[in-house]
Amino acid sequence: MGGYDVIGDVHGCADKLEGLLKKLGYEKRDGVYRHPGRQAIFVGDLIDRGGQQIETLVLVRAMIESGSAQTVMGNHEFNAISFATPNPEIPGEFMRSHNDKNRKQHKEFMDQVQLFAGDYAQWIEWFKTMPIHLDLGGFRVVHACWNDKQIEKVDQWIASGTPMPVEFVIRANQKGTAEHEAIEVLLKGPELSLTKYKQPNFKDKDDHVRSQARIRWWNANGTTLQELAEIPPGAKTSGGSPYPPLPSIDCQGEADYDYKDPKPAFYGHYWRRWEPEEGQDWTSNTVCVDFSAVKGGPLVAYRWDGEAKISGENYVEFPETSTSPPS
Ligand SMILES: [Mn+2]
Repeated sequence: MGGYDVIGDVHGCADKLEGLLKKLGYEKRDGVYRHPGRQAIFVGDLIDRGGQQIETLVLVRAMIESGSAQTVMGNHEFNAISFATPNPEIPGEFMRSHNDKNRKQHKEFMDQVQLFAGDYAQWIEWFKTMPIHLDLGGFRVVHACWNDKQIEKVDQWIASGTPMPVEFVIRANQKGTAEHEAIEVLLKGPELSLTKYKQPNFKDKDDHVRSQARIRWWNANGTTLQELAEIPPGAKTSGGSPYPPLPSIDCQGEADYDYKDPKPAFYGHYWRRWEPEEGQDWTSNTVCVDFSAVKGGPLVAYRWDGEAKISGENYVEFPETSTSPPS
């Protein structure tokens, strides 16, 4: 394989995906997008939120089955699996509750892939075949956070090339288990407690009040709360006022997740905006490729040609936006 194009969270935006693939030089032959010398790598979160769930799944699955793409699992695919997995202890319940919040997050998928009808089970089984992580020699891919310790554990529970076992799905949905911790870190990203540092809660983009902030695991030099904790831009306190800047107090204890390996790690998940001043979308060894395609942003790929150090110039966006790529 000559090179790889690592593509961000699609979330059912099939038109943007086709546009991006064409821009990257992929052509549809016998119904499948292919490139003579390259392979597309998806970072997961193919589903939920967008209007073209089935189109996206059919397109990506055909690419994977013909060898022109690979994907890792996103938290949305994991959630879909959990939503479809009956709770063995409570008849009629599922490992991910069918409550209003979870139904709302999963609505587009449920509307377009009718719950428990037709192809539903087949898509869920396909999601289970997505690996949690990929190591392609010169770089590695995971949905939210690369962490050797958690990956070693997952490799003991899910044998390479086999689908996620139902026992794993059950345990990973039970708080306090090692399986739950691994999925939280690898597919959702590590978090720290704001309460522990006496900082206020904030409201996220869905108006849920949160006492946990995401850890900037890619900021390997960070040592303070301000450097390591991520509060979304424009976040409000639970009282509705603008969230105050975090203090520069030491929180080195949270630095366990720092990514120090020189091998580039690619990830999505973090809803970046295509604005350089937001910064920290890439370092010399980490690359975020999620630029909120389903919320009006471009779908983004990083075109990797064997370089040991990451360069912002290798980002490709579709559609073209007025702001320039991060540099
Ligand atoms: Mn995600």
